[in-house]
Amino acid sequence: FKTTTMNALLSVSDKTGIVEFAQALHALGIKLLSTGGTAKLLADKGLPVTEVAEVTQFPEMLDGRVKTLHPKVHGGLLARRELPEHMAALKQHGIDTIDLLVVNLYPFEATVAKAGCTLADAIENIDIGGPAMVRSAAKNWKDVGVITSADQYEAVLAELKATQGQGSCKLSDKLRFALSIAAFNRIAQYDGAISDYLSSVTFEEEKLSETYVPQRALFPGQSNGIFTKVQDLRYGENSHQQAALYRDLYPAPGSLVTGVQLQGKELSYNNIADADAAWECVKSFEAAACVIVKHANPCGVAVGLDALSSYSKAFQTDPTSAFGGIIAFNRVVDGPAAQQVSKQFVEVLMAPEFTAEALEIFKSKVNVRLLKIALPAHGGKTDWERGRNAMDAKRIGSGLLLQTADNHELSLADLKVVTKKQPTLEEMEDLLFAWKVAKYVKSNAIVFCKGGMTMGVGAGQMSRLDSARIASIKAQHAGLTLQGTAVASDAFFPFRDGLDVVVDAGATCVIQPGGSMRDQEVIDAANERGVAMVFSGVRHFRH
Ligand code: 93A
Repeated sequence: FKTTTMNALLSVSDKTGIVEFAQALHALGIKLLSTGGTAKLLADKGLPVTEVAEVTQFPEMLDGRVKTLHPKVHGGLLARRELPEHMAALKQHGIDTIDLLVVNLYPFEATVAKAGCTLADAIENIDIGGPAMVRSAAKNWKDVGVITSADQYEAVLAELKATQGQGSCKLSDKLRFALSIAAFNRIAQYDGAISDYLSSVTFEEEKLSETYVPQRALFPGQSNGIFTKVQDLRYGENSHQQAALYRDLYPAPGSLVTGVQLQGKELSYNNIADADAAWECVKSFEAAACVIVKHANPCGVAVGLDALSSYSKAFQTDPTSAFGGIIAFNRVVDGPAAQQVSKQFVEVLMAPEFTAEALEIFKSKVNVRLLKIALPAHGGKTDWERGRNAMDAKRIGSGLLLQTADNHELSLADLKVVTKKQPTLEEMEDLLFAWKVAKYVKSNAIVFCKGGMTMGVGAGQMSRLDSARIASIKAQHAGLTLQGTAVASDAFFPFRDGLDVVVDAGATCVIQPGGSMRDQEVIDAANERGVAMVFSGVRHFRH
């Protein structure tokens, strides 16, 4: 093991492609140095390989916990070749340089992802020596190429082969630097996975045996907020902005990022944001529901017997806005539903399932992005099990606003009728429906509903009165009447004027949080106008 040519140290858990790669290195005259399992595999394939233990003159010990943690390894990785003192120190201590490091780590992520993984097993799969070597090599990127993934083998070999003719093989600064960044990314992700896992483990002292399988409370965004990159996006909200999609290390079942795209163009930043709004809303309904979103707001929501009937109703709310919309279903999309939906221009379509017939219909609409997303299983207790984020985040100038997510669900028992008039059973159903939708409409939100469909949605206005007016104008444009509708207001009416606007528009029952200083003024107005009003006791601002 001399420094006359390049020396490579190979130590990999995932041995995919390592034999072929080592064979190619050997063919280039690169000397191979390796740890126990990897060395054995290479030797079995007839490759000349030196064991690290032979170099360090120290056996692998403590069940392999100490294999490469040795100055002969780290000196060889960290020495700066252009500094005579460094090279002299290597010589003095009989250390050879290591110019290429090939490491992939103990499979921690895969281990903890397995059901029934014991705490002991997880801990044993925390790689120490591997990341240490990777860090040494990546720090010394000017002299060392560090490979942390099998998909880098090809690019590295290509450069080595290209330079072989010039005397000795060499990697370019550019590639070594890129490999160094990739290496530190990998280490950050790996350490993130460890920290995320350990943060999710409930410490139960009496159970800390070798066979202890810990209870894990996985609340994405609450454990450690570890995200992994899914993909770069073509651009952000606008074309001059760069963007990428990240997901939680452990995505909640039934969340948008667990979906699979079946067809269509690549999803854009705005597509994803709108798709998430639609999916979160549709997921909140137990009945067959359809949600159409435009610019982050639902412009049509309805429940029905199936995908077709819910879609037909949702579309009627605001056909103009539905053009180019993002549509989500919580039921299988079958042929008839697909036939109907494909009559309109749609950007993204989401459902837990599409029938073969539906897929056939969309085949000709190559631009429609179809996403198949499993709904979370019923009966989940934690937010995570129910497919919801526990935490919400919003970036502000040099800061971050964090809050627990708005996961409040209203039940009939929470409602308080405050007027002389009681809502009928039917009205009560529409009030609850309207309330559910209002939660997903940007504030100030006013939502008129009837018969399990939205009849007018007023979103995102600075004045609640304007939201009410807009909702009724939109209903008019859609040819709908608001006579006899139920209306939801995401926050209380501070004065009676807001109530008057919705009653003038035709609402006969109202749901709002209550809690205003002037609640009595508003209740009196409702009694005077002869409408029923219920207080929900909670507010659903959404900004
Ligand atoms: O247990 S370790 O943290 N201690 C070490 O000193 C060490 N050196 C390399 N794990 C260590 N490794 C890891 O062993 C590598 O990162 C690689 O994943 C694995 C390769 O072992 P083998 O060649 O015996 O299959």
